[in-house]
This record gives sequence, C-alpha cells and structure tokens, in this order.
Amino acid sequence: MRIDVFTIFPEYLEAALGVSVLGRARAANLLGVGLHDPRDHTTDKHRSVDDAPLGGGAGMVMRPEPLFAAVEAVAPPRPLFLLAPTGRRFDQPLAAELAASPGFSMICGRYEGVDQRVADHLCDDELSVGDYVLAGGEAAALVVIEAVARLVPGVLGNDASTEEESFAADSHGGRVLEFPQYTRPASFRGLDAPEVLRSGDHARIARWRRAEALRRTRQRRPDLLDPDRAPDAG
Ligand code: JF5
Repeated sequence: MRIDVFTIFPEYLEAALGVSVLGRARAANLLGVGLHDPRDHTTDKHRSVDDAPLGGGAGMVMRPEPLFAAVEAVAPPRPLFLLAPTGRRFDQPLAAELAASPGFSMICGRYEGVDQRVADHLCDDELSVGDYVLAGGEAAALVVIEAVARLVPGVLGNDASTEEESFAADSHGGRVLEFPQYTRPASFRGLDAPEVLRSGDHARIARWRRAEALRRTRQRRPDLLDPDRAPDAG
C-alpha cells in the first residue's frame, strides 16, 4: 500500500508514522508513505504557501500554485483527496475500500481554507474525518492512514481482531459496536467481571457477547442500526 501526503508540516506526520503499528508496517514494507512539502515548490523569496482571500475577509487561503506544482512533480497514486470539513465523511466502509486498493493520496489544507481550484481541478474528492474544524488536515490524514493501514493484511498481528471489532459488518450486514472486554483479576476492588465469562461455556459466552453488542449499540448508537435515526439523516 502506497500513500502520498502533501503537507507544509511533513515532520508532524513523520513523527507519528515512525512509531507503533504504522512504524512497524513501514519498516516491513507493507506500507510506504511519501511526504511532500508544497513549500519546496514555491518560487517567491518568502516561499509563501498562502495569501489573502480574493474579495476580502479575514485569514489566509492556501495558494493553488505550490499545491499543483507539488502534485504534478510526484504524480501520486490516485484517488487524491483533499482533507477538509466540507468533504465526504470518512468511515469504516471507505477505510476497507481504500485498504483493498494499491494506494491513494491526500492534501492537507491549512489556515482558513484552500483555493477552491485545488478541490475542483486537482483532487478527485474531498474527505472529512468528522464534524469539527481542525487547524489543518494533518491530524485528519493520520486518522485516515491509521484506519486504512491496520486493515492491510499483515499490518496487525491478529487478522481476526479486525473482524470482530466495532463497525465490522455483522452477520446481517449491519454494523454494531464492540461487546465489553474484561481481563484478570475477575474481581477487582469488589467489581466483578460478568460470571458468564468464567463459565467456560463458549456458546453461552458468544450469545452474551452478541446480546451486549446489540444492547449498547441500541443505547449509544441507534443510528448504526437504523440509518434514518442518524443525526444528519434527511
Ligand atoms: C482544514 C480548511 C482544511 O478541519 C479539517 C477536517 C475536519 N474533518 N476532516 C478534516 O481539516 C483542516 C480546515 C479548514 C481546510
């Protein structure tokens, strides 16, 4: 899997990509990440990547020239996504789709926005990781990389754990939250783990876990069971 990222803070991404699951995936050549700084493609003496909004207003907008030049110099794997709160919501089905592909790329926006010609004529789509505004797309890019990379075969030690977890498709093709997990000690400060988990009755344990998963999904995320109840439905 190959992922290219265009960012004016490559060191921010490099730090996070060097440790834990992503660091090991890169060391094992299961994941290749290319980091590209649009500032290297500026031609003015101040190497400026932003400018005032046309039409006036507060803040700064990322200029199109350095972003177009950086992307054209690399010809990165497509699709190329712009990370922005205005984008299509990134979710687990999209993570699975991208994990099954040879690669993709992302542009991290900064400041108050990115010149619209970048979204309209350079990128293939816009992605949002949630309904909040970040100072820049870098943290969103890390979210996407981590969610996708851990689904690439071999990146996690245990492939079964990615199938049982929250948001994996259940037997009905819907999505449910994880069941609660416990470890030793069975009794901790007078707080007892459910007796069923110590029963050794694997069929009963499986039934209990399915029921708990459904119960907490109904209680916490009813929108996952019935999309009409999603906060943004309609
Ligand atoms: C950004 C303009 C990019 O805030 C985000 C974001 C939120 N969800 N997904 C991405 O990206 C930074 C802010 C303003 C363009």
